[in-house]
Amino acid sequence: LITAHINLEGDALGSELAMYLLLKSMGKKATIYNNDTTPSIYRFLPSVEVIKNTLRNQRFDVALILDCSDSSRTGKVKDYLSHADYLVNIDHHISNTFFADLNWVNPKASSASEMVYALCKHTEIMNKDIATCLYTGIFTDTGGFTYINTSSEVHRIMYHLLHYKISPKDIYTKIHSGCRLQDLKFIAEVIHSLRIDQRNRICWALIEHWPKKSDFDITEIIFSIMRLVKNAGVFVLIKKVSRNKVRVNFRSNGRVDVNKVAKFFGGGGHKSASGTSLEMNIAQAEKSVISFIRRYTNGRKKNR
Ligand SMILES: [Mn+2]
Repeated sequence: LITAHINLEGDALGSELAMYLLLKSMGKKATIYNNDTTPSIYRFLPSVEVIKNTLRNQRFDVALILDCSDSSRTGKVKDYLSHADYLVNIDHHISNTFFADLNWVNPKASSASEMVYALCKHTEIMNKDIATCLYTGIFTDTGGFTYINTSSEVHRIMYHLLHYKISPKDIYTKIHSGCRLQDLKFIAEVIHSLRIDQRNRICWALIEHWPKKSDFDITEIIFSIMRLVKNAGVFVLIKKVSRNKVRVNFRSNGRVDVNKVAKFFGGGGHKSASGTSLEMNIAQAEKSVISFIRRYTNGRKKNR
């Protein structure tokens, strides 16, 4: 059984499908089972049609949980994990809770896909389909090779994968040309409402109405525009979920550890990308989150 986190994106799907194809090449039977349906922008991925969103009562020898800091991140699949005799956790989140029987957690890896690549290297199994999946996962989790996790190892892997005649242009176009006009107008509204604290290098936005589920990853696009702001180092999106619930996403240019910030608020993730959910209204969330980041960054300055 192969699964990954809710709110599927490139690394979750890329690592799952590469793992599936690797196991098939080794003559193993494998099933991918996800909480969410696959966003249309990722339906170009090889073997994507094998992914299931429902399963009957079935037993598995092993469950491989990819790109999940915690088993609850698998959504409804969590209740199904007891159908497997042995759980393997393969992840790169620094906030991982070591929930499985075997925990392979490497926060230095750019992505779960990079970790699956290591398995392919070890087994000497690679082909165009696996390379396409791994490229997609690493590409998305490194923000197109622009985030702080873009290591020399990432480029070494890309060098190897490009030998398999994959097309970076096609993959980029598939992932980045799915924006609907209404999504773009929504993004424009958010950009229009950006708030900036120049002194503390914080840039954030409050979003009262997040659009109905779009296949396009609006969050990442907004962050990529926020990153253009001169001197900003921490980026925050505070989204209203319901009257007394907000979702907060954090990004950092690397100087501020936003895993620690998210952790303070009961969440987690990576040093440069994290998130949490809060039981409060959007104004309260803004006040407590932004003032915490101000205190946190000022504390860091003093300790330097
Ligand atoms: Mn990942």
